Amino acid sequence: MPTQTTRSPATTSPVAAQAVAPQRLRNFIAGEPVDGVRGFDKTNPVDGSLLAVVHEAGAEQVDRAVAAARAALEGPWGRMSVADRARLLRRVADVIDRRAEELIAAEVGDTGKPETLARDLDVARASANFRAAADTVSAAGLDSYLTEMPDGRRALNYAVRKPLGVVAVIVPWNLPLLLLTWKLAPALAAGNAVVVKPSEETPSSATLLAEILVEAGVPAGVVNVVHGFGADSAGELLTSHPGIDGVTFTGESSTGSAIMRAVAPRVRPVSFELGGKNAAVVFADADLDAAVAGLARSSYLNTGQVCLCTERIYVERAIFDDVAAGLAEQARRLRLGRPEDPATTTGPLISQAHRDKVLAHLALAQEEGATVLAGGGIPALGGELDAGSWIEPTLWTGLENSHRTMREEIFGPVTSLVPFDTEEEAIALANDTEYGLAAVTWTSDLARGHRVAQRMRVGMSWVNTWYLRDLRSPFGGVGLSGVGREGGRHSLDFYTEPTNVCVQL
Ligand code: NAD
Ligand code: 6OD
Repeated sequence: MPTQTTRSPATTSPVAAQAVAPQRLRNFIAGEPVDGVRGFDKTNPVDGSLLAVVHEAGAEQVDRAVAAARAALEGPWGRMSVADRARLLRRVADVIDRRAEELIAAEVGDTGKPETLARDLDVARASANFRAAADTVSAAGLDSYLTEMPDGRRALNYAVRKPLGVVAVIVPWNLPLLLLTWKLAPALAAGNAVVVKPSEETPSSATLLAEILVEAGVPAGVVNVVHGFGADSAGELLTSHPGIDGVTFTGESSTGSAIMRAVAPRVRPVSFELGGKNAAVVFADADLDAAVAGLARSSYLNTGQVCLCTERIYVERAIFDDVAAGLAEQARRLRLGRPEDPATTTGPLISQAHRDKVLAHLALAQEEGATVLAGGGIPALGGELDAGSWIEPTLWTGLENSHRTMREEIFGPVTSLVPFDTEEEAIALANDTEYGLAAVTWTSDLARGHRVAQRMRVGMSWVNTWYLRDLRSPFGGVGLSGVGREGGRHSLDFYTEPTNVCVQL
């Protein structure tokens, strides 16, 4: 099936003429909307209808965006006190809350996710991210040491935190506003200026956020948005630009590699949140109802399009059949439908191209001998929804860690159940992956919970819950899942360069 994201001249696109505001999405540079070099269509994954024609930035627009960010650093923004920056970030949070309905509409339009999810997760987290960054930067102290040398000399050392400079912020399509603000808020708290490249699949909320930042009083040029694709487009133009001082990126591991290569000649710092093939381990002593409900959430939230989603579930043999029956039932009960229907639990995949990828994995799983317990194909929803990128929440058994289905990230509402017999075996199975983002342990034995959680080779290890977050905690992965940590002071560490001052006393 051909992808519905196509490129066409910005001014002559046949669909542009039909577009009504705000369907023409332009770049945002130095406080102004700016045309791109050509347009591309953004379609609604719910029903395939056209949502927007987006202006793709070329080299000239990316140059202008980087120059605008640099100029902003040299202006009043570069001299603003921490207290004033924190006040400004809180104002941004207030404007986000006031304009929440517009942001929800933008996010729902681009992704097709249920309105309830956009409201409770994506947009709620956008303002929370700004408030958390304001709190963190307000509380951050200086690293300081009083040094006493053996020969009697004494010195005061203190490290002044300076912004990294112009930061490229590149984000994916699954939680577009949540992940953008998760990076943007601490970057601004630390005094940086940024150029944002949202995903080509989700250009709307970033464009609206740029307007909100201006309304809140963020000076022109501090936040610039360029639209486009990755390779041979705005993404690559930005990451290979000599004017950027660092890149923060969330997306696929292979894209992380490409970005690392792009910045390597100029040795710029990177912060990467990448893919996962996350495991859950369910012990026979777990609260079965809580575990099954938790597994359904961790496997199918946001149509399985959360980097933390569980794609491998290892279950102690004694309760395997009960977990299988319970989770299959939960998968079948999910309600696929229009985002504005409050009964809808599950939206479509982001695009036809992504559905093709997930369908290829469904076919591969069949070849590898999987037994389908729930789902396994395209649902018949009827009417205009049949033109959307829908997929059934799917549950398999019969696969082993050696199968490709168990090793490659699928990033859809699909998960596999595998039995185990001992704690050691469960840990070994869970850790048998090149990725290392998140894991969940389900048990009612507290000591076992701590023991197993600590041995998971991941950045985030949950016990009897999933995706419960304190925004100050370190967030990130090991192995193919990323480089560095975000959250609270971990984000500040990336977005600042310390200069140590040593004064002999
Ligand atoms: P992607 O890597 O295809 O794209 C992410 C962003 O990078 C987009 O804006 C894209 O245009 C841009 N990009 C692509 N190629 C580029 C290049 N060569 N140079 C510069 N920019 C480039 O990822 P996606 O499909 O948008 O998102 C899904 C992936 O993101 C999954 O692998 C998922 O696990 C991962 N993800 C990880 C986390 C995390 O916190 N670890 C969070 C969300 C998503
Ligand atoms: O909740 C967060 O802060 C976060 N970074 C979530 C990432 C989800 C990945 O899809």
